[in-house]
Amino acid sequence: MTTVREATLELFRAHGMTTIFGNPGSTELPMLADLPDDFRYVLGLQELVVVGMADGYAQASGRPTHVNLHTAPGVGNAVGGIGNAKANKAPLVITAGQQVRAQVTIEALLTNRDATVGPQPYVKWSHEPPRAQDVPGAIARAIHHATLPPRGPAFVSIPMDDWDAEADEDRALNARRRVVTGRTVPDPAELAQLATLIEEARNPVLIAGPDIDASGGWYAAVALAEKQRLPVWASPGTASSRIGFPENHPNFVGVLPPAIGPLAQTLDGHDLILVVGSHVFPYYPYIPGPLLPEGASLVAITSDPDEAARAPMGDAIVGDVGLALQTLVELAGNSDRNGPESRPAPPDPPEADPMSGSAAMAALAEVWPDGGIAVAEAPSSASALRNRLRLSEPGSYYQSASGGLGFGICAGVGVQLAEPGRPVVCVIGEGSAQYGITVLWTAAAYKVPVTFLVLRNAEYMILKWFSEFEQVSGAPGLELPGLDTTAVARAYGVPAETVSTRDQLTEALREAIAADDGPRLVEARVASGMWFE
Ligand SMILES: Cc1ncc(C[n+]2csc(CCOP(=O)(O)OP(=O)(O)O)c2C)c(N)n1
Repeated sequence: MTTVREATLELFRAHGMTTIFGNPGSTELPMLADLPDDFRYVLGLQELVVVGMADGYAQASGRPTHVNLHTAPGVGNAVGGIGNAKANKAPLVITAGQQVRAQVTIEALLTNRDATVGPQPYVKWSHEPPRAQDVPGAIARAIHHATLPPRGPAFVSIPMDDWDAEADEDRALNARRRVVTGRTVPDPAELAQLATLIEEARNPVLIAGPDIDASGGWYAAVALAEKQRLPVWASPGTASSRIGFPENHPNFVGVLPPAIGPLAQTLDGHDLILVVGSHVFPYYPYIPGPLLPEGASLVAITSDPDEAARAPMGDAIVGDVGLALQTLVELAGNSDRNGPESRPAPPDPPEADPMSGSAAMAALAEVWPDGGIAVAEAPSSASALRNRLRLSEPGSYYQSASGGLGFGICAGVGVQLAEPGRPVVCVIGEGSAQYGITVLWTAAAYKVPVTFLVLRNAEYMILKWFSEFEQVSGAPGLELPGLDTTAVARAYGVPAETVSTRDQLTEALREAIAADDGPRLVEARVASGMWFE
């Protein structure tokens, strides 16, 4: 007899899903009992952490990734992370334990009441199978939902007595064998028309979004920009959750501002705005103005029908971003337009103790390793980071697409697990770090050689900046006095030190990045302020 559990483990093997990110409870133990040696269980100490690690792992590996959560309270803790994963289009297959079937209706302890509702609206599909025999098929369906475009989390609640039940072998075998793919080339006639529009435009511009990287369209985006001499902006704000175009490329002109008025003003003079692989646009804050510059039209290419439908302006073509770009490169000729002017290098920041956020990012740029990956959640230094690192390889940058804190510090560990050959540096505000701080234990316990750079300014700086913008004064809760992240790190087993000048930081980072026996944490004391360059 094959059990539901055996059939499900075979399904996970067939999809290469042998790493499980989880936090166990008694309702999950039957699935985890005697986990075979070819499976790896990565323990996170709180569910937001579990999901954040899995999110980073799924994005960096491009593979569906299994998250196993404890029934109602575990899923509840995870919801913020699931919201991030949906915005990040991370293909997570989330399973959670449930009370035994005989005790669900009477709502015995650990019943996940209305289990499928809990993670809504952040999952693409949510299900509790009606029979134990349906578990492998339900998980297979969740895998397909998670990986079909747009990628994102799918959820299955599994009563704990299902695992030892007898599987329906024919169903399980067929579920395991199915290959479901969803990369579709957009309508060739639409693409041909778009190629002509680009060629004939007087002053077209490309907005590069995160799905260029996720879809493997990076080199095609570069080829299109070079052929058509397009200036390239990175998509604004949280739509810059991944980098879609090399930021040291002569055609790259910067990151768009995220509010309506300034965004349209920045694009003034362009007659065709081509947005590729991005939400149009996750505006914030609200600074009204026209959506488009005078005389401009906009065309977006996205694999996400919802993104296409909800955009407030312009046309959209739905289909795989990488394949669309390849087709456009083939169709578009060489333009003899003048290319954009290259961006100047950022100025050297003045010496100071404590250093500025710009100086901290200059130190990081100085020691930036070959193949390095930045995972960022450092609000007041986010612009300085982009401007100084100018990351220029695929898969080099991750931040939350929804702005939900707690993603960065956890995703840094997941990205490093998925990319063991590339050094990961996680740049985190001291406030942001606390949302997922227990991930430091996982990093130490699993010897994940990620470098955490924590920027300590003793405040929620960006909220002070927003207070000014919103003309709010006297809001409580914006100061973080005495928050010693190095002491916390040491308690979790991560070697940590504090520095306050650029030179000290350069040295500390050089050592921390070179260490390959486990994580290191460097806390940089930085001055209060917003650091834009
Ligand atoms: C889960 C969650 N809670 C609260 C917020 C609101 N928030 C946005 S930025 C921020 C402060 C971040 O502080 P820190 O990481 O120290 O960075 P700084 O602004 O000082 O650079 C907060 C609390 C959020 N985005 N996500």
